[in-house]
Amino acid sequence: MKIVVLTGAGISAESGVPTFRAADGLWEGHRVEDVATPEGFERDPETVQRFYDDRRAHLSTVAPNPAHVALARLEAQGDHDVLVVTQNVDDLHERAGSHDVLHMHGELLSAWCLACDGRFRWDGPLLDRPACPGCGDQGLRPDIVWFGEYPYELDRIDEALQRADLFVSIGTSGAVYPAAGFVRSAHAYGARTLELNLEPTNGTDLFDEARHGPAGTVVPAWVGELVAG
Ligand code: BJW
Repeated sequence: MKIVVLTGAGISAESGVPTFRAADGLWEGHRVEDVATPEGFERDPETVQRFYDDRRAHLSTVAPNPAHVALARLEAQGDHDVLVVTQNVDDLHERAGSHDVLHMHGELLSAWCLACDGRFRWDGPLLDRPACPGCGDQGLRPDIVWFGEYPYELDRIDEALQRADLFVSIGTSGAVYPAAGFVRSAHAYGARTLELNLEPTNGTDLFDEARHGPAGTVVPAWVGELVAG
């Protein structure tokens, strides 16, 4: 079976990575337009670099949870063709062992040079304006897709949705487009659709089936069913 899995912040919540729209979420203390738009970065690059530097540093203190591990197990088992499309900018899917992962909103561990357009693996801070490894310019920014910017890999994602037998959405509120529209596309292309989330979302009714509970419990249970056949 061809399976496309869309993941959001909820899959990393039990690893200790805050979600975005919870009461204690990541935006708390920050206006979205200040830290997640190109205009905000132009206005106050230090605040934005500090916001992402802190989150990049926090990555080394967290680890994949049973939900990430279960998805890696599903891929490794080999009976199904599994593509993970993640909105998350952490690297927990890769650290759990998933190989086929698309980061549609970019990655904390990548820096993008505005001078030469190069992208480089980056695990340190950017606030101190380090030189670009490619051209030496000091114009590196987080390689993150902000509001108003075009997400990565949309063509590849759409091709995968066209071929998918099953589309599974895990731990995302469905508040941000175009990812929030994937369930409609998958349905129109003929895939079965499943939502796995802590609680019902505004989009729950769009799915053929929904199961609610913590990702660390519901994802391994669902993978267990598939692996058992
Ligand atoms: C658990 C759990 C547990 C908790 N277990 N579950 C159409 C209509 C209106 C507006 C637009 C539109 N199309 C485009 C727009 C504009 C805009 C947009 O969507 N705005 C909305 C606010 C309406 N979109 C864009 O600008 C995008 N670009 C774009 O559209 O380009 C043009 C284009 C047009 C047409 C086609 C193609 C392209 C870019 C969006 C970039 C989003 N970037 C961010 C920030 C990245 C930087 C950063 O990380 O700091 O990405 S926003 C933020 O939200 C982040 C996330 O990836 C994204 C999604 O959030 P997510 O993952 O769903 O998190 P939460 O917190 O919302 O939800 C967590 C869920 O988990 C909840 O449901 C919990 O219940 C659950 N949960 N614990 C299981 N233990």
